[in-house]
Amino acid sequence: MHGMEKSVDMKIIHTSDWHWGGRLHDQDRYAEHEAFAEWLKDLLRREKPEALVVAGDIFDTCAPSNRAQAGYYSLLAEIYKEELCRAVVVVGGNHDSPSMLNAPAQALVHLKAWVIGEIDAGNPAGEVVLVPDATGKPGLAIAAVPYLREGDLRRDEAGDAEADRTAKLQEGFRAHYAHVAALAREAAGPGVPLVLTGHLNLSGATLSDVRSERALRIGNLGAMPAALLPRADYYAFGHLHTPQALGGHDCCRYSGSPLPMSFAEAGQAKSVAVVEFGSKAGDPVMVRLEEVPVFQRLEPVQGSPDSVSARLRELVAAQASVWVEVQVTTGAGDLGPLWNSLPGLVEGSAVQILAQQDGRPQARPDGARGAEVIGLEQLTPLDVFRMRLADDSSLSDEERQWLPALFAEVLKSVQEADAQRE
Ligand SMILES: [Mn+2]
Repeated sequence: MHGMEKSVDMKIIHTSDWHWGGRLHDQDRYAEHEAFAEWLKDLLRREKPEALVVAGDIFDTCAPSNRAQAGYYSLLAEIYKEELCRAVVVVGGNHDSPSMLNAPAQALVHLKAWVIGEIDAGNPAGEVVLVPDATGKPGLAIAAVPYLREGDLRRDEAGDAEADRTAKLQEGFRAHYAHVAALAREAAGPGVPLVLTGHLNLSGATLSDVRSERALRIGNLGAMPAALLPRADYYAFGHLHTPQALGGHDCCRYSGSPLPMSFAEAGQAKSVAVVEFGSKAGDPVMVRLEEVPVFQRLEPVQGSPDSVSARLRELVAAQASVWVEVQVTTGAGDLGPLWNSLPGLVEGSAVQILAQQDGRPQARPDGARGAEVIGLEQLTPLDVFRMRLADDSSLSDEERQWLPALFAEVLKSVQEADAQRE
């Protein structure tokens, strides 16, 4: 033992993408989020980390319901009351309203929760959180960078070529992270391990499901190269719902969402990351995944009308408590009789049908193109825009080329507008 070293090394728990208040089709998910909060508190009691880091998308929408907000604030209050860690660090994601997250930030500091809903160009030091060790000295520095909107990274200049635009965005991105990381190191002092947060899409990461991560397909920012990030001991990322290490580096992680955010993620193991640091910056970091229990079983039921009915009967007979999404993918004919039979099939059971879709590829009787009946919820706004362009014969080829990019930009600015800001 060396007298200079701390007796206990620092530990954090990293999670993200709670999407509290989110729904699955029309079904609310409060019971699952509330169960997750209980499970997370148990984990904190067992692990006794110094900090809990939540890397964005706390809420599913800019105006979450009061019940979703009550769940979040109660969790912060309970963590504080029970002294389950020394700091909770929350950064905004693309689904969060920055001003909504920030509104109680001053009050939450008194619960040892630091909330960074968005960057403040005039105060980059506001993104630095120092987590004390057992002696009260800085034991861990956190560069708590939230989701970066395009407007955060560059000022619009008319006539920028696309290549210049991308270069400016990347330079703005690099410079912001470098600045906050330097401030964090400076504030913490030499040798203190550094954690960087981000809610973003980095090149190298894989998408689990284009439907629940649809924002990724919109806009033209593209993935940021991970090489633009400064050196750190651990990177706590959010945005992708599948837990994953970037480029095989265990210390560079997307924690993934604790709940499956769509039926495409049903059956996927969900986890939070438990991260233990060495005595000083640069020491090896130990990462362990704690699997989140399945609070509500989901099952996509697909196939012919007969196989769909058969599977539902099996689930009912097995007394399964399961939410299902029914999709007919093969077979001919009218699905009316099947749809009419479904309520009776599951009546009185714990099988709940959240959605039923005709996903058959064959042509419609009227011979229309695009044949399969795709629900609007399966398309992005950009998909719909492209289909409308394809239908409009008055457009030139050139217009078809550039209109989608322009539309994507407008869409992005609409989606990123913080309506409740005032
Ligand atoms: Mn996100």
